[in-house]
Amino acid sequence: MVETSIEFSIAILCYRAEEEIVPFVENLHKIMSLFQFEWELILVANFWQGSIDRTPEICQQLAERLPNVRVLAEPKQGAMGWDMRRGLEACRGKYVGVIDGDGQFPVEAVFSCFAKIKSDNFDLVKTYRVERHDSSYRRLISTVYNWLFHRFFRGSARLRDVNSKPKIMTREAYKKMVLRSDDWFIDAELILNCINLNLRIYEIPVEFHSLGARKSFVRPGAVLEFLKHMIECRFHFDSSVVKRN
Ligand SMILES: Nc1nc2c(ncn2[C@@H]2O[C@H](COP(=O)(O)OP(=O)(O)OP(=O)(O)O)[C@@H](O)[C@H]2O)c(=O)[nH]1
Ligand SMILES: [Mg+2]
Repeated sequence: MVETSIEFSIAILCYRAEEEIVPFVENLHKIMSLFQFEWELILVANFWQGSIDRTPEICQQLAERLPNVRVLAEPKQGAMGWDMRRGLEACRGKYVGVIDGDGQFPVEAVFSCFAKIKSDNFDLVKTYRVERHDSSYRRLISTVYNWLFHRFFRGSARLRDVNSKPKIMTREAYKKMVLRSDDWFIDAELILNCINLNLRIYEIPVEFHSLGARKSFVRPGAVLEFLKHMIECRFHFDSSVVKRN
C-alpha cells in the first residue's frame, strides 16, 4: 500500500442498512470533522448479487456530498467477517478501525476509543456493552458466548465482550494479524490474534441501543457456528492464528 498521511480510517459496516445508514454516517462524520488531522470513513456497502438492496447507491450519494468518505460496494463473497475484512483492508490510516452501521453503538464511542489508543499507546481499544437495549434473546446469546469463550481460551478472561465494537487498532498491530473468517467469528479471531501476539487491549464501557424496527440478523444457527469455530480453534487450531494454551 502507498504511504499516506491519513491518521485514522474507520470502516462502517452498512450491510442492508439502506436509508438508516444516513444519520449514522452524518453523525460520525460530524465527530470526525473535529479532528485536526487527516481521516477517512470507509462505507462497506457490499451486497448479495441479485438482491434488492439500495445500500450501495445510498452510500455512493453520501460519499459524493461528504468529504473524506469512500465506498466499497462489491458483490458479497461472505457474511459479516468478509465485509469486515474488506473494510479493514481498505483502511489506509495509521490507526484503523471498524464499527457497525446499524446505530446500536453510539458514534461517540469512536471518539473515546480513538482518544484512548492515541493517548495511552494501546495496540487495540474497543468497547464492552454495559447497558444493552437489544432483545433478551440477543443478550442471552452474548452472555453464553462470552462465558464459553473465557473457558475455551485462557488469556481472554480479562476481556468482557468479544464482539463489541468499535474496535480500533494501530496499523502495526493489524498488519501482524491473520484474519480469515467470513462469518460472525471474525471478532473472536481478531481478539485471539491479540492474545496470541501479546497485544495491549483496553476496553471502554458503552451503552448499546436497541435495533429499532428490524429483527435481529443473528439466527439460532449462529450459536452453533460460534461453537464449531471455538472447538476448531481450541483443539484443531491452525497454529498461524491461535497458539494452544
Ligand atoms: N447479519 C449480517 N451482518 C452483516 C453482514 N455483512 C456485514 N454485516 C454487518 O455486521 C454488523 C453487525 O451485524 P448485526 O446483525 O447488527 O449484529 P448484532 O448487532 O450482533 O446483532 P443484531 O443487531 O441483533 O442483528 C452490521 O452493522 C452489518 O452491517 C452479513 O452478511 N450479515
Ligand atoms: Mg446490530
